[in-house]
Order: sequence, then structure tokens, then C-alpha cells
Amino acid sequence: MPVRTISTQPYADQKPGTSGLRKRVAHFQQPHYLENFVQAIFDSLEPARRNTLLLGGDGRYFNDEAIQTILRLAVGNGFRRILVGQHGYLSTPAASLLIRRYQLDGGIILSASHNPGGPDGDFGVKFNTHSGGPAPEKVTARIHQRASSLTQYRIAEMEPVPLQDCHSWQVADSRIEVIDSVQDYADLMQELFDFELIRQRFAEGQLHIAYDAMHAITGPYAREIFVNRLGAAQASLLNAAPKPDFGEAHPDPNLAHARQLQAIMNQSSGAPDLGAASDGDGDRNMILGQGFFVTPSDSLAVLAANAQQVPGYREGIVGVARSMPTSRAVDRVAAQLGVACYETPTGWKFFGNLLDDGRITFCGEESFGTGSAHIREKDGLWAVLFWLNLLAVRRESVAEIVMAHWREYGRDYYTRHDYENLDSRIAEQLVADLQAQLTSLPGRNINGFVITSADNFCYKDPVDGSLSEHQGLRIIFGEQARIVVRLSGTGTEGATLRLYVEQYEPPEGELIEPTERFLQPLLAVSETLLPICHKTGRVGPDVIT
Ligand code: VG1
Ligand code: CO
Repeated sequence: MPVRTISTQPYADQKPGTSGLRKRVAHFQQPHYLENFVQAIFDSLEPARRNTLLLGGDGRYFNDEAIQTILRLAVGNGFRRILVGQHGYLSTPAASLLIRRYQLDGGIILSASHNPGGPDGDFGVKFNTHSGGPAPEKVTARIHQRASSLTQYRIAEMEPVPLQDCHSWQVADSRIEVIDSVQDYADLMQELFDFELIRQRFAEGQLHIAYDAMHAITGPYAREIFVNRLGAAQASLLNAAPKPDFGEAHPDPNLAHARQLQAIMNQSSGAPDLGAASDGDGDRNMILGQGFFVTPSDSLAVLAANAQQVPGYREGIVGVARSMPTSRAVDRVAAQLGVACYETPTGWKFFGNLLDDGRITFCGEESFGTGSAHIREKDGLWAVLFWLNLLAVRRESVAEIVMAHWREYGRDYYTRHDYENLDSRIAEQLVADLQAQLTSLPGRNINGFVITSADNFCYKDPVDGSLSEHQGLRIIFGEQARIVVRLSGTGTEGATLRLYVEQYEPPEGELIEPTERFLQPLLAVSETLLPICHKTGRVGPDVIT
């Protein structure tokens, strides 16, 4: 079987962002574009780590074609063993698990996560290392550098590999194995959570769930876990068949996009006890109770406080981490438990070293990402199962559990405002203007909010000492409040500005104010410091989460 070396020109824009390389589908379809980037990934690996590979994606448009191209590249580059998800499907958490379980050198995950799919939507390529986690910055920098000077790639001439059935083939020196990841993943979940108890509660009719797979990757996993193993009704699953265009919807589990699920959870009677949804590649989760929304920051704090209620975490937790813009709710739990709490830049890759080094058990992001040391990615279904297990043990509602948490620790009211597709120059200027004022801000009192510190977040990884600078502006009002602003690193058009606002109310407070009302005064302070609406002409954010 011939391997051809193809001459190519480098593309200047192959710089991975917060989570891999994301572009419009048409951008990826340019001649040699995908091939170049994948060759750059392979070239950036050390020879000893260029033998075994995992490959799969979230099933979005262009997944099939890209998988066949990458298989030819992997064979052309002499990988000895290549594992591919059946139908080309792998959720991001399942991919992380398989890399670890089969001790592979790494994996390529095809996904643009929660971004819309279809011919006019987005596509993405992520590389995860042998630890199962997203490539750290030093690796993505190497990939980018290599892609910027690439002049050729190696590709095998071979027929497309059928991916419908689990099967294996020997092609030249490479063994290609098509595998079903659902069983391995469901087995791990069964080790961590009390399936017996949840099954019993479902059978008694005491517990009900509505799970929305949003036409994306988690449908088959959810069917195996909730229906086959736990005995939930078929009707508990919504949109559980993966579609290349995600049913023309936006596979983003939040209040702006998971409308169908929200309507079910807001019914005045007969709503299920737990409503949950995941994103395109299955690493995000949204948790709803009856007429009740749990912010991802609170969810992380509640799980940390209740770890010992769940079999996999019976022994307690060693530490926690949250991304910088995530609220400080989990910090309060860590303080009470007497365990370490780390603040990292946005993006799951920054949790990798802390997890590998055994410093943390749980970690999470405000962007609907929660996870633990069981793998090296955030894990949507894991979080849903954790909540389900908690409901089964405590026999309380989601709202009761969260209320009890606030009564003990106080509440961090939290909101994120996204301004999408802004003119990049205007967005960058806005941030630069605030940056320029940072040193003069401490001590300033704006409408009763006193700034105690202000900086551009810089993270020094405590394990390898690496520095990550310019990770977002923080305006801190002591223990009372925080305003954070940063530019997104996952968008494919213009600039997206994210404004994160949080304010603490101690346990003795009301604790049940509507979030936007409670945060109104602080949002006004924010517009004074960072005049987004004034400078962009927008009347408000595009998405509020
Ligand atoms: C966003 C989120 C971030 C998350 C990233 C990837 O990044 O804010 O918390 O890690 O998406 O999530 P940004 O740079 O646009 O703010 V996913 O589900 O793509 O894998
Ligand atoms: Co995702």
C-alpha cells in the first residue's frame, strides 16, 4: 500500500484556542487544511509517543470525511495501533477514558463542542495527550509552530475503512480497531455511583429524570446508562439520536438553548425531579430541578460538599480547582473541609497537572463543565449521575439541596454575559482601556462597592512552574464581589467578550432573590468600569448564562 508525500503550504491561522482548533466547516474543507494540522500534531510528538492513537468525534457534519482522512494520515505516519470509535463517534469524556484505559499515546477528538454544526456550522480538532487530557499549552504551542512552517504531509492511499461494526483490520504496519466506547464508559460510571440505589428509586417511581442529549453525542451513552442499566423510562431521553446538524439547533446546555428541557422542568405539576442536558461532545452539563436552575459554579460546590454521599468518593476529597471566572462558592467548601483550592485559567487543560499530581479530586468551570480525577476531561454524564445519586441518597429535591447549601455557606449570585461577534478591534480596545486603569483602581469606591485589587490574571502552575499570562481581567471587591472580563478563545467569527459578575450573600441573608435583580447594582458598576454597551452600541448581551 503506497504512502505518498504531498507538498503543501503552511496556513498561518492554525493556532489552537481554549480547546483545540475551531473554524467554520468550509474553512476546514480548504485543500490540505485538515491534513496540514494533523501532520503538525504528529510531527510535534516525540518518536516514542507516536505509536498508538485514538480517533473519534461528536458526529457533526464533516466528521465522517475527516476521520477517513486522519486514518490515512495516521497509517501514512506509521502509527502501529489506531482505535476508532464505532460510526466515528466518541464523546470527549469517553475519549479521555479510552486513552487512559488502553494506555494510548494520545487521541484526536473531532468536535467544536457546543458550537452549532452542519455545512454552515463549525468544526474542530482537539489533541489529547497520553494522560487523556487536552494538550497543555507547551504542546499546543509546538503544534502551532510546526503548522506554521509545514511543507509536506504523509498520507496512505487506501480505501475508506467501514466504521459501522466493531472490527479490526491490518493495513500495512497499522492495526485499525473499530471499538464501542459506550460499555467501557458505562462500566466506569457504575463503579463510581450507586446504580443499585438509583435503579431502586426509579423502580419505586420515587425518582424521575429528563435528559436532553441535544441531538449530539451523548444519546447512545445516556440510553445505555439511564434506560438499560438504571431502568429509567425511554421517554426520559430527549433528542437522543446524534445528528450531523444537531437538529439545526445549538447543542449548548444552558438556559438560552435548552428550551425544550426547561419547559418540561417548569411545568406546574408533574415535572421530573432532575432535568439535565449535555453539549455537542458530551463534556458539559446543565442541572435543573423543578422550576430551579443550578449554576455550574454552585453545582461544583454542592458536589464537593457532598462527595462522601457517593461511593466513588466515600473517602473524601484531597482538593478542588476552579477556573478563574468560576464563582468562589467552591472555595468556601474547600476552606470548611480544610483542603486546597486552586484557581486556574479558563480551559480544562490547566487542571491536568493538578489531577495527575494527585492534588485535586474535583474541578469545574462556570461554563457548565464539572469533572473529577476519574478522567482528564470535564464529564457531562458524570455530573448528571452525581446529582442523581445525591437525590437518591438524600431524598430531597434539587432546590432543597441547593438551599441547604446556601444556608450553610452563603450564596454566590452569579451571571455571565456574552457579547458575541463584536468587531475585534473594538473588543480588544475595551479590554485594553480597562487594563490601562488597573493599577489605579484599588481603593476606589463605586456606589458602595470598594475595589480591593485588580489585575490581569497570571497563573503559575504549581506542578511544573509554567506561567500563563493575560488570562483575563479581575476586579475584586474583597469577599463581597468580583467582576471578570476576558475574550473567548473558542469563537470562529469576530470577537466574543465574556463578562462574569458575582456577589456574595452570607447565610443569614434572603438567599432567594432573582439573580439579575440582585446583581443589578454590580452590573451598573461594571458598565462604569467597562462601558461595553456604550462602546459597542449594543443594548445588552447576546447570551446570559
Ligand atoms: C469556553 C469556556 C471554557 C471552556 C471552553 C471549552 O471557552 O468559557 O470554560 O473550557 O469553552 O469548552 P472560551 O475561551 O470561549 O471562553 V467545550 O465544552 O469546548 O470543550
Ligand atoms: Co464541550
